[in-house]
Amino acid sequence: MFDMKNSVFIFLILIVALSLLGATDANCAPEKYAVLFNGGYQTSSNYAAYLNDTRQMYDVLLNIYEFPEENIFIFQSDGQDPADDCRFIDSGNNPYYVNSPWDLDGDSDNDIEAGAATSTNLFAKFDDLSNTMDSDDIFYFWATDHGQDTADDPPDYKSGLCGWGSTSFSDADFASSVAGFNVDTEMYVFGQCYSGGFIDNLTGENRMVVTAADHDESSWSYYYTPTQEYAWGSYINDDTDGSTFLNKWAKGLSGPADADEDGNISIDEAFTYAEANDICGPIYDRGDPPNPPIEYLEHPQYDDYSDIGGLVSMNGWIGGSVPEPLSLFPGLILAAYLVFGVRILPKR
Ligand SMILES: [Ca+2]
Ligand SMILES: [Ca+2]
Ligand SMILES: [Ca+2]
Ligand SMILES: [Ca+2]
Repeated sequence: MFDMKNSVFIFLILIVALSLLGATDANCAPEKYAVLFNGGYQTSSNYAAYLNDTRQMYDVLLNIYEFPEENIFIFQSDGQDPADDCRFIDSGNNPYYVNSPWDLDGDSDNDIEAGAATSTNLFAKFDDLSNTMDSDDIFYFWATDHGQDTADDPPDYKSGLCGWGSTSFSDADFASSVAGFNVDTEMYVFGQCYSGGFIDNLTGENRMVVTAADHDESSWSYYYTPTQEYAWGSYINDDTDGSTFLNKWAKGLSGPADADEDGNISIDEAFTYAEANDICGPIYDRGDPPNPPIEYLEHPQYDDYSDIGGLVSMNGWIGGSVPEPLSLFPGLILAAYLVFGVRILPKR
């Protein structure tokens, strides 16, 4: 027999339970925030590789790790200035200049909204975020760019990161600008020359710092003639212009870096993959004769002060939702060399 009283009671219990579930979810889920910085320095040296790096990293954050679009802040060269700012190369190896796209994923919604890539804009965003983020959140910073070696005397390892308009800022100023963060875990990834010099300034509790090069050396990117643009949704930048370390960092995070195949890509695994597959790195098998030539050498660095890199992924502490591993197509790398004739250039 239908019991109206019981039905209403059960219905109410269900409503309360569902609303509690919803409330629990909203309060406990760590939020993920990311800042991507593509300084460019100036039009003549703002290589298409940096644009490709940025689009690849954004693609991985947005679509593999599902960072909320509104929590990803991208500083790209001249921001929303319609002037040409990015260096492309034609089939005759001659440079020409284009206006960097503001809509990186082609959904007609601009993704470059954070302003020009200057220290003023960047540090102002860090100020905003220090008030927004809380103690269970994840913060991810990533930079592709030129860098400067301002003074190479230990223990300071003074390095700079270049911004738009022929500007730069120091490792110490960068570290000061993020000192107020009170979050669960922080990850910093730098692709520029002399990027290893940022480690001594940033190292700290629950922070992981990854750099493409040591404090006293160049990092490398490569280009094709003509310029090959990143294909949105591929997560792979092997056969397009790109930075040799960052390219593999983002690719590894999209799936291939999961060495133990547990469905999680720890930051340890991501670094191990990127270092091993960096064609200018110390481990990569360049063949005989070496290709690329051995003088194009960088030593990626990884600082993990609290020794948590094996326990944390881009989703936070391992145990959350995980990306599906993608299959690898190593043949593409060789094909690109044969067809286009890859060229390597220093990022400085
Ligand atoms: Ca522009
Ligand atoms: Ca968009
Ligand atoms: Ca330093
Ligand atoms: Ca794993």
